[in-house]
Amino acid sequence: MYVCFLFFGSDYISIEGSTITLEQDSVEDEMEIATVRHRPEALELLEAQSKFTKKELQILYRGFKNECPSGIVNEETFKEIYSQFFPQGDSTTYAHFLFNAFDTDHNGSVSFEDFIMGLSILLRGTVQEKLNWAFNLYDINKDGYITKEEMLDIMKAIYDMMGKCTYPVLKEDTPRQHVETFFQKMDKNKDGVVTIDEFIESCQKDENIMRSMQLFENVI
Ligand SMILES: [Ca+2]
Ligand SMILES: [Ca+2]
Ligand SMILES: [Ca+2]
Repeated sequence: MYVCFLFFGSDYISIEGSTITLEQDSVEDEMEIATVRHRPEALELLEAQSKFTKKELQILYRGFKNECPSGIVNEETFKEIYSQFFPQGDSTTYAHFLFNAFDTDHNGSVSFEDFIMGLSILLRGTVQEKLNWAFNLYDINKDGYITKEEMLDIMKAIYDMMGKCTYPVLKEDTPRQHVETFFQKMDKNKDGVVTIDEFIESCQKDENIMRSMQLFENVI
């Protein structure tokens, strides 16, 4: 999950699976903690809304402020970070889609709150929550339906990002073939759009789809 590292290029924080730790025990340093105790009410609210503890939130907040001193991340920042992780391909489009999925209030920036709520689902959410998040990512225009074109746009963006780097699930099919197969499975009533119910039902029933959801988790 590259998102974990995107904001934490510093060597302070590592996120493995769902465990967040500090590489250095400097969080014990009261002076440092004091600088992180910005807006304590906001952190308390986030503690209640997310699946992170107060201490984890403090660690994450410090990482966030370290990478983004202004406290907000815009789309350009997302694109820059992704281009560092995928220098072999063009990650611009995928970074754009991801940015929109993180920017839940659609105000053009990812705040610490937006970031934490996304991360909480991706790292510690239930399968249902993760699938909801994925649906929202694929539903590019956020109208509540995934069209074949939207799915194709996401797939193409992933292919572009991976560049020439071989990827087991992707190497045999072109994006269009890949999407045809998925879409036919997901669009149960054949009305040309995939609803959230169709999406969740197909993902939970079909191992192949779940596996490729894993694929997309890996590129987040
Ligand atoms: Ca926002
Ligand atoms: Ca849509
Ligand atoms: Ca349908």
